Amino acid sequence: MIHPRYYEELKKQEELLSRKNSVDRNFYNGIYDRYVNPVLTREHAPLTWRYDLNEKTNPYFQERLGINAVMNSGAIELDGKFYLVARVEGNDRKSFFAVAESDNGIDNFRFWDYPILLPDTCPEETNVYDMRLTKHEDGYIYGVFCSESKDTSSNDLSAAVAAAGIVRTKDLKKWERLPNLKTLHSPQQRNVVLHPEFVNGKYAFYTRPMDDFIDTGSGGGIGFGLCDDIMHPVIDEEVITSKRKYHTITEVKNGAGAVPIKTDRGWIHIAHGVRNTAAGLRYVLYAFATDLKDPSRVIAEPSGMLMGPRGGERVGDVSNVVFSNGCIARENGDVYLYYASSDTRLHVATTTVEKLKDYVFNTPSDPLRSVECVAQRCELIDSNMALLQEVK
Ligand code: M1P
Repeated sequence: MIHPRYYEELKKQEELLSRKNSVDRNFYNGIYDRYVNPVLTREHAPLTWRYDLNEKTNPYFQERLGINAVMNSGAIELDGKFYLVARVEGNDRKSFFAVAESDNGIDNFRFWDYPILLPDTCPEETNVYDMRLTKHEDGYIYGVFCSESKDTSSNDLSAAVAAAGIVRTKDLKKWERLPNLKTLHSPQQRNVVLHPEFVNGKYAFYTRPMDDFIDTGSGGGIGFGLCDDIMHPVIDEEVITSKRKYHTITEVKNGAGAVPIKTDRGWIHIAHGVRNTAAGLRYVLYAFATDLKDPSRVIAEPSGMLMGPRGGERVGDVSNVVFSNGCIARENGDVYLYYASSDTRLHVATTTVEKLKDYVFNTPSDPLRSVECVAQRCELIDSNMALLQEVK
C-alpha cells in the first residue's frame, strides 16, 4: 500500500511545480530582469527519489534519501524546450546530475523520472558537479563537469583533486563518457567549458589552471587551450584570457561559467569572480567579450560585477555566492541566464543579446584605483548634469 502521506506531499509539490513565475519589479538595472521565485529548489526533486512510498516498509513516511540542494545547472534549448542539467546534492553531500525541463524557461521546471547515471569509468571519482552543456559544431552535445577524487598523496583527509570530466550525448538520455581532460601544465582543473566551435580546426576549452583544490595558487585567471583529439583530450599550452586582478572582484579566483554566446561583435562570456572578505569568499558574476576569430583574446571587460547575491540569495549552504554554468541564447535574441544562489537553489535572469552587447561594450572598464574610479564617475555625472541643464 502507498502511504497516505505521499498524496498530501505530492499535492504540495504539484502546487510548487505549477506555480507561475514573474519578474521581480523591485529590482531594476536595465541589464537583466530577476524573478520572484527560484526555478529549481530541493523541493522540486521528485518524491520517488526521496521517500520509500510503501506504508509497510516506511510507516512514518520518512525521507530515506533526502536532497539537500539543487543548484549550478548546465542549460540548453532543444526543439524549443528548455533543459537544465542540474547539480543535485543529496543529504550525503554527493552531487549528481539530473535533467529538468520547462516549456518557457522561467517556471514549471520538472525533473525527469530518473537522474543521470553516468558511466562508471573512473573508480577514484568521489563527486561530480557543475556540468556545462555545449552544443558543438561536430554534432554532439558535450557535458564538461568537475570530477573530484581524494588526493591520496596527502595526509590531509580533506585534500582532493579536481579534474574535468567529459561526457557527450545527442538527446540528454544516453551519455557516453570520454576520458578526463589532461592539462599538461596544470595539476588541477575546475570550471572547464568547451567552446562551441572548432578553433584552428581543434576543440577549444576554457580552463582554470590551479595548483590546489581550493586555491588557484599561481593560476592567473581563466585559461584557454586547444586539443587535437576529443577522444584523448590533452591540452599542452594554456594561455590566460580574463585575468585575475588585485582589488577587483576576481582577486582570489575566477572561472568560466556559461558557454560563450556568439554575437556579431564577439563572444560574450559570463564568468564568476571571487574575492575574500572577513565573512569568507564572495562569488559574483561578471561578463567580458573575446574576439570572434581568436576567442582567447579579451576585447571588452566591463568594470565590476554583472550580478551579485541580493536579499535572500545571500544566504544558504555557502552564503554570499552567485554562480552560473548555464545560459540559453535563443535564435530570437532572448537570453536566459541560470544562476544559483549560495549553493542552495537555482534562479533565472532574462535579458537579450542586444542588451548584453550594450552592457559589455559600453560599460567602462575598471581603472583599478579609487581616485580614477571617482574621476570616471564624475565624468558620468558631468555629462548627466549638462544634459539635465539642457532640458530645463
Ligand atoms: O561554493 C561556491 C562555488 O565554489 C566552486 O567554485 P570555484 O571552483 O571557482 O571555487 C565550485 O565548486 C562551485 O560548485 C561552487 O558553487
